[in-house]
Amino acid sequence: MDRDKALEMVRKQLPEKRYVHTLGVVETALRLSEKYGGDAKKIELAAIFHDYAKYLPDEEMREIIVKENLPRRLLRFHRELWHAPVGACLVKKEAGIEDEEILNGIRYHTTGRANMTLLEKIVFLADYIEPGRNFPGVDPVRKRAEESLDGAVLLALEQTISFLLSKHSKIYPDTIDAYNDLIDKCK
Ligand code: DGI
Ligand code: FE
Ligand code: FE
Ligand code: FE
Repeated sequence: MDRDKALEMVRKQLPEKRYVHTLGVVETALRLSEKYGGDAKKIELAAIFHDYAKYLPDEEMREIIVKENLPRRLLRFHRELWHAPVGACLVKKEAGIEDEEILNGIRYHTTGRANMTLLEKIVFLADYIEPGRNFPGVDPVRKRAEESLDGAVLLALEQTISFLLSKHSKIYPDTIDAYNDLIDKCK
């Protein structure tokens, strides 16, 4: 799958604003890859497709989670989490991407997980700090990303967890696992 074909597929799935976000994630992921390494072609494809399923109706996502044997536990957590694993599943089927490294970049871009690969960290972080993001706390993560990839992913996780706690929301276990793993690695 080449870049232009991938972008064309994604453009059809997303409203303009989300497509612009995607372009920001692609640009940021490639910049992070220049600094931290990784397979730029794979990183680019994962970034392009990361939000592929973002605008699927909840009912369709729910059906895919059940039919495709994605973790059932997702259904007991916030619907915001669903588009990542559902996206990985659809990208495999609809774009014919079989590469598990790319698919895992899509699958774990929202929650993170323990032992994230370089590609997964780059996509996760690029999604958080792309130029269109302007929520409180994004600038310190951008700064941290200039010095340490693990440090920046950890700070993003800490802020997301704090945000979820402040709303009395549940926290998906993979997010906690990602946090605990990077706490050890950043010591
Ligand atoms: O799809 P995007 O908007 O580009 O970003 P995303 O896929 O990273 O979605 C992040 C949202 O998911 C964020 O607003 C917080 C929400 N969320 C809900 N429950 C959890 C969660 N995020 C994480 N990491 N873990 C959760 O348990
Ligand atoms: Fe997303
Ligand atoms: Fe994210
Ligand atoms: Fe995104």
